[in-house]
Amino acid sequence: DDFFREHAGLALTYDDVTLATLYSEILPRETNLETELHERLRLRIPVISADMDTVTEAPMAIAMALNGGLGLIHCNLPEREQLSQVSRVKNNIHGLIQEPIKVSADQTIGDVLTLVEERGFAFRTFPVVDENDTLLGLLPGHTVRPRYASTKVAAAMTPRAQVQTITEKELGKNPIAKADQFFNEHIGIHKLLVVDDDDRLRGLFTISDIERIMQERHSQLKPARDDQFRLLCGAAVTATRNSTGELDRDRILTHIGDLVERGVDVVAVSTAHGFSKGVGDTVKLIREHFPDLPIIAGNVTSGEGVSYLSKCGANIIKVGQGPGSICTTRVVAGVGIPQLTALYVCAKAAEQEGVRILADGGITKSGDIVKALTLAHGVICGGLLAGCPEAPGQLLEINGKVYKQYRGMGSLAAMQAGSAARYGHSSKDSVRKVAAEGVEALKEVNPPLDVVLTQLAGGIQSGMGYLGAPNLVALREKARYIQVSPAGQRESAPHDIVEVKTGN
Ligand code: RVP
Repeated sequence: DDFFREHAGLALTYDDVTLATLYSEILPRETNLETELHERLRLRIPVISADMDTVTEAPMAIAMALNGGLGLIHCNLPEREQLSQVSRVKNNIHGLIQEPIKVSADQTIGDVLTLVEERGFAFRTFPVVDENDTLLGLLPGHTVRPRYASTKVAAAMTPRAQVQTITEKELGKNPIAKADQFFNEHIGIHKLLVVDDDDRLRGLFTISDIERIMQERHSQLKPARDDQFRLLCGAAVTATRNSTGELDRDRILTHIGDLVERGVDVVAVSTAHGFSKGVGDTVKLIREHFPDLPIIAGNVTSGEGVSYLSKCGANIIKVGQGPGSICTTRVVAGVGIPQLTALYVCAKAAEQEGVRILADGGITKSGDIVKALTLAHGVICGGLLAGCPEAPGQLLEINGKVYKQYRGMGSLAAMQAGSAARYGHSSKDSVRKVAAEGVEALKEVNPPLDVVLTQLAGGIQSGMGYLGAPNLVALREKARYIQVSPAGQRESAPHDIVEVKTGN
């Protein structure tokens, strides 16, 4: 507080400050990176991948959640496609799948193919049940092909007598270990169905999930899951307007209802200017109809903005206007506040309102994350993750170096593809009329996300070790800032050497 009061007339960002070292009794590896963004949204690492069309689709969201973070699926794609992306994440890894997708004996293989396509399932094997959920058989994935489209499921399924099952009682106290043992003992069987005493289907294990879970027990970063053991997943939504310029309430509510039905854990009303009526009304609308759904909203850079959105019903507020690596809002519109000062004013308001804030944009290294987490409950990263193989987009080779496309959602290309509303424009506005607030860029390719996140998590833990902070609550309480001079900034990075290899 003292530091920011003393610097009241000066807006600062990450590189302007350094954190003071404090007495410590804690080693980096002993620190805990868990963060609670909402009682129904706990992450194991406080990192979220940005809802941008060159950053987060299902593969990124899956990898983020597997490593303990969260992905926000962007909304620059048709609503149906966004739904199937969310389904892919939520159906990805389970222990016991408690509500497996089932088919009925009198459907055709063609019906099943449509289901697979619509819901974006990565699997094709389905239990077959009657109207009471009694198990009739198992439809093997290799029969779910267009050439058999007109065949009835009943004719293609493996009949009940030949399907291996286990009862709920037999599963005992450690179902995962039991399922693992089953797959060891039944070579070639990849699905284990769970039934009750009346032979009604109660769940399903798949061999790949079990293998993944056994493997995860040895990996450093543990997955972020919901209470049904599914990976966490978020989705961005826009304030869609109808032809008369009013909020398209029906369309917004239908889409959110569909997202909730698919199991989405949080929705993000993402716009460039969150302290505005359209965003507030959208948040209110969602809150009114979905009282328990965690809502992220933004972006803002003032305490008033935080209070406004939280009063409208948002739980988690995105902070950042202009810090993004592909963002030109400050150049084009002349507005925005350097990120550390924005986080400070927003954190004060968030504390009063009892909501969380996320530091969104401008993060280029793990040290920035440590600084951000002294004020925020999590960070949103775009550019830092856009070069990972899990991000959407083609690779591009230029002069022997390999790059991936990364573009601002306020760039002309992204707005033409659908994100104009995020920047307050109508999709009908001619491109020449709107001023882009983002650029199209390239990022050098990164290693896979788990490598990047392990490095980032290690950096955050180092920072916490230097501050003697065993967890993120302590980090927020203990942090002391010191302003850095230009010479100090030069000194902070590698200098006066010929070749620098960071080692990562
Ligand atoms: P960065 O991580 O620095 O690349 O920033 C990513 C953030 O930038 C996003 O989460 C979003 O808030 C913001 N953004 C996205 N597009 C644009 C733009 O075109 N101006 N800005």
